This record gives sequence, C-alpha cells and structure tokens, in this order.
Amino acid sequence: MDRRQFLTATSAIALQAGAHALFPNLTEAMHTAAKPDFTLRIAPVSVELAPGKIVKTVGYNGTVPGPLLRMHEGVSTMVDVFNDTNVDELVHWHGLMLPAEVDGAAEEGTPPVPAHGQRRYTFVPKPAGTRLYHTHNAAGADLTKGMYSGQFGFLYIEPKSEPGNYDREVFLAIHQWEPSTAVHMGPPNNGLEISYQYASFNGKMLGHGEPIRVRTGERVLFRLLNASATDDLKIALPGHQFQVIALDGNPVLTPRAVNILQIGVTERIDAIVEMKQPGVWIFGATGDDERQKGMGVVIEYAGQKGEPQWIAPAKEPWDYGAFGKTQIPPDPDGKFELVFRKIPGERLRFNRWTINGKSFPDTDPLIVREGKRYRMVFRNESGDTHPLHLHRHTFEITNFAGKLMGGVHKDVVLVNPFSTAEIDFVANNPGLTLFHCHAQLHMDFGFMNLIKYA
Ligand SMILES: [Cu+2]
Repeated sequence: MDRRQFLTATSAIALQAGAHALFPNLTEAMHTAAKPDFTLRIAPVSVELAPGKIVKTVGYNGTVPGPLLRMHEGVSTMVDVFNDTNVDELVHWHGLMLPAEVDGAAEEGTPPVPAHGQRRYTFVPKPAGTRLYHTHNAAGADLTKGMYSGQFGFLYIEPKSEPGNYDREVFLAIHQWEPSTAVHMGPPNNGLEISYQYASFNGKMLGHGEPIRVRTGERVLFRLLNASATDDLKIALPGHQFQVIALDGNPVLTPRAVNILQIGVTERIDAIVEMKQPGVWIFGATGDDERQKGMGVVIEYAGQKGEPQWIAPAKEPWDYGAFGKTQIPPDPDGKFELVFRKIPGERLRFNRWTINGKSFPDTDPLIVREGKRYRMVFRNESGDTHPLHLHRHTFEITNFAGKLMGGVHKDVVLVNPFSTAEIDFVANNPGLTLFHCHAQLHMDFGFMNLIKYA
C-alpha cells in the first residue's frame, strides 16, 4: 500500500466512524428496517428419530419440526426465507388470511423462493390461533418432496388477549417417515398407495425423546398438528380425557371432553388435559401398528417410574358437530356441488382424482363475488377419507355426514369415505384461492381447484 492508498483507506474508515458517531440512531434505524422478524433456512437435515435411526430429509433451520414462529395478530411481520436446496420452494402460511402473492401457493401466483436464492415474505398475520407453515411443493412420485419431507412447523398467532385457563402449553407435531409405495391396499385394480416405516412426535419415535414430565393436578394445553403427508390419525392418552377447546386454531362453540382425537392431515386440535392419573403413560396412536412405528410420546408424572403403559381406549366416533351446535344454516348466496371420485392407477400408476369428473389443472374454476356467502357441498364417492383445505379463508362446517350444524370454524375438514360435508365461507379476501385435498398423494394427482373472484 502506498501513501496515497493508505490515506484513502484511513479516511474512509474515519468517515464511516464519523457517520456512526454523528447519526447513531439513523444507522440503527436503517439496520432495524432491514432486519426480518424471522429467518427460515430450507436445507438438508438429518433427523435422529431414535439411536441409529437417522432420516435424511429437508427441513427448516436444521430442525424437524421447524422453529415455532410466534407472531402477533395484526402486527406486520417479515420472514426471510433462504433456500439452500436445488429446487424452487414455496412456504405456505396455512390457516392465515393473506393476499395471494404471499400465501405460498404457485397456483395462486405466489412467486417461489428460488433454488439457492432467497425471498422475503411480509404480511399481517391473522386470525389468532394455532396455525402452521409448510412447503407447498408437489411431490408427485418423488416421495422425498412436499410434505413427505420435514418442511413443516407451528406458527402461533397470539391473540390480543388470551384467557389462558391452563398451566402450560405443549406443541406436538406428528409426522410419518420413510414412505414407500405399496400395492397391497385397496381394491384389486387400485393405484399405488403409501406406507411408512417410522413415525414421530416432534421428530422423535416413541420412547426415544425426552418424556413430557407433568405434575398431578397440572392442566396441560396440547396444541397438536398432524403433519403427515397423507394419513389421518387417531390418538389417545389412557386414563385421561381431552377437553377440546379449538379446532384448526379457532375456538369451538362447545368445548367438550373426548377420549380419542381424530386429526386429518394439517388439522390442528387444541385440547387441555388435566393430569390426574399418576403413572407413566403412552400418549400415542390408537393403532398398535402406528405406535410400534414410533407414533407417540411418553407422559411421565413426577416421582413415577417404570415402563410406559398403554390401554386401548373404547372406540368412539369423531363428530365435528359435537363441538358446535345443531342449527339450520342461513341460505347462502351461491352453492357449489362437488363430487370426488377416484380413477384407479391412471397417473404414474397412482390413482387419479376428479372433482366433478375433471382433474386439476383441467378443472373449471369456481367464480365468487366479494362479500357473498357460499356453500361448498363435498360428496365423497370414494373409499378414502379426504382432508379438504381452503386457502386464505376460514369456513364454517354447516353439515357433517348429513347432520346440520354450526359453530365450528376451520380451514380443513376431513370428509369420511362415501360421505358428505358442507362448508360455508364468505368471499372476503379477493384473489386467487386454492382448495384441495391435503393428502399429498391426492392433491398431486388432480384433487385441486381454484376459486376466482369475479
Ligand atoms: Cu384426498
């Protein structure tokens, strides 16, 4: 470095230092303005489900589930997403009422987070409650992608005030791992189905994570998420009841105690459990096979020891109507009758799915007018259950399996085999709106449609 270069360098440093000294608040303000509230990094991750059982997948910030994002209702929030993978990604903010440009579905026009690139999502989170974020990529026949991967996490939107009638909250996300195609299920000419090798609560197989340690008399609020790519689940905690207070994060009209929780893909259940049966228990899937694959977590009371106990609960039907009220819903302004059918083994040996005889993207979009109330009538003419999800809007279940009801507001409804469900929603968030079956295997093979505002 000659003398001239030296002077230039030192004066630049002096200038920088001087600016900091003169305008400390300004530089700090500039820094803060650019600083995101959250950063998510999509990257390969190894998940140790149990000693020696390591699954390689893609997740957020090196953990599965991804970090719990706590946002505040109505407060503008910035999330920087970095994508360290070789494929364009999409982060969908599930259960939020967002503009289509940030909702996180390519079909609605949200731009992707480019491979080895980044993108900032800025939005005002609402409504309050237990939400989630997850990839909205299709997987198709590639069982490492989409929701088969570890790309999911809780997003909790704090309400402006919360009654908080519990001692503590525990977030639990359930996932299934190592999918493979299986031909043994369903009718003889059925397309390929999926079966899994392992399952986990919060990334650990039953018996391999830390137990949830509780004290007698404690009221624990479980916020549960089914983050399986394809399967609806039933879970129980022997000797205890679940006081269900919210479904899909929205408080229910009639909180009610049940012994078994049924939870469809991406559904959430908020339920309080009063700890009054001292012991060491398995909180897990009612199916023996699923528990053996790891679907569960140990609940350990203070001072109690021994093998975790499982007692099979008596069968109990799941009925959304139990958490609402019987009512004749007001007539909607418009009605869409939608029939769901399966065409066996037509897409890459997987089943093709149709809505009124057509598969996405060859479906006719549903046209709505802002401010009007619409009813969607789901007729499931297949032997599978379907978790129907509506983006960017909340709906009310107005008929479940032929019974009129109200008071239950959700963003996913699990429709039973050869059964029906009806939902009402108000078209109050203009922009392209996707609705689809949330089972990855169904949405990727035609079970999807768009709602357009006139
Ligand atoms: Cu489905």
